[in-house]
Amino acid sequence: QAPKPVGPVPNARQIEWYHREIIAFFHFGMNTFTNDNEGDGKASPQLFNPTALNCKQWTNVLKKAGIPCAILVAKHADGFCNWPSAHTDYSVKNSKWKNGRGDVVKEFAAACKADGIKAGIYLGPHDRHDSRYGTPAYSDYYASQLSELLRNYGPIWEIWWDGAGADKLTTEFYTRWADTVRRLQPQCVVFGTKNSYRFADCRWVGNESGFSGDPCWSTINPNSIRDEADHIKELNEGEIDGTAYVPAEVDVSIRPSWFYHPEEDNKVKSVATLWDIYFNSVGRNSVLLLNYPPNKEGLIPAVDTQRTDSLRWLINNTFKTNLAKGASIRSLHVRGAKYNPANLVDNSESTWYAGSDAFTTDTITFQLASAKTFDVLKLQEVIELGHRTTGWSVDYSMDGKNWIAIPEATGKQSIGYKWLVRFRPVTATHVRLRITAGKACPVLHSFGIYKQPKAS
Ligand code: OTN
Repeated sequence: QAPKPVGPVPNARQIEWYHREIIAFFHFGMNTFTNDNEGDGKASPQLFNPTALNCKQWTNVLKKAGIPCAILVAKHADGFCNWPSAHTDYSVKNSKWKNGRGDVVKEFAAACKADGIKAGIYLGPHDRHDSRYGTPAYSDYYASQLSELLRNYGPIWEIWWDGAGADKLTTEFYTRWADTVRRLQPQCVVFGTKNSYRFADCRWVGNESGFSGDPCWSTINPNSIRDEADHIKELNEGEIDGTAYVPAEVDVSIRPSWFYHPEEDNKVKSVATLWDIYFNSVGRNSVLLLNYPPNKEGLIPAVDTQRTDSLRWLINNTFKTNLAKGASIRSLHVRGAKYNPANLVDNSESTWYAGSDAFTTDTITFQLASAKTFDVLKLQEVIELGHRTTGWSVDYSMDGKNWIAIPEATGKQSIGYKWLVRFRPVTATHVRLRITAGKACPVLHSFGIYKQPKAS
């Protein structure tokens, strides 16, 4: 008999979203040309003039680095529209670029389509240019622009509702806008903030530095976190008994700023920093939203591309061989043949290990084929069945009798879609996963031990 779900569970959009693991963010707009981050909405549209815009170059970077989805800023808080919106004059149609006939959203969507990347849109809820901001007329304006973007550019996989400057926007605004999104693009993930959390498929993680909490629960109480400043911890860690399933999306820029500034060309995050960010986001039951600022030409600089390639190299070379494969595996509370612990190392998400319903704890012991040296652990729960395990530790042994704790993997709490732990290399013939607390019997589809490659 299949285990029953416990607590809030993800919807189909959230399951698809988790599998992206990394999403690219592209901050490109008027600020790129005024060397600003938060323009006041007064810059002349004439200033927007990329000399060599090539969205194919952007998506080629992502394709090569295995990043399956990208979100473009279509309008930031300065109000300038990267597409020729019918609802304002403050857009590319009054720029020098292509004599006013250009459309960045169109070029972006076409490049995404050609390279098999899922396109998403940031349509800034805050607007410093439009004097109707915060009034019912602004609600109409924003809804019209949402419709334009969701009707005319093919499938849009995520819409990003930045909370910055958005305090005036009440639930009423978002109720209408969420309805527009759901009606026009049912598969579109909503990144929510502040008053939009009740419509959100994913939440802000409470910082822009690239780290989720430990633990990091996918569940949260969406009403209490609306006042974000008082709930940074809950945003960062989630809430174990949260009433809604709203997992964390970790937005961080590969450079200090969101928009391109030439003076930051030597401040692109190092591969070591990106590797830390990967473990602290993807490795903590979250999705990483990594920002790239295209430059004034409209291109991603080579240094950003090289760092991204190196990150992908590290991911692929770390996780290519699960050293627990071939182990003989035993557990205390087997559910039955279909849920055999061997399913944990078969590299398949559709075969699971599950414990018997009578227990919320378990011990799963892996007798390795030979002594192995490893410095990374990976655990993955079956998220469709909710957060089940709430306490776990991993130990190792050279004889199967005397066990040594891995401090970094001791007294852990959440698992979720994916939990990764890094530590100093250990050599062992046996590894055991102790599930020490849970809301229901454990259900996991993967357990892995890995060795990070030396050079990067
Ligand atoms: O000054 N800020 O507005 C600010 C500074 C540091 C970190 C975040 C913010 S705003 C914050 O941005 C988030 C996205 O990174 C979310 O949209 C939050 O709702 C918003 O308040």
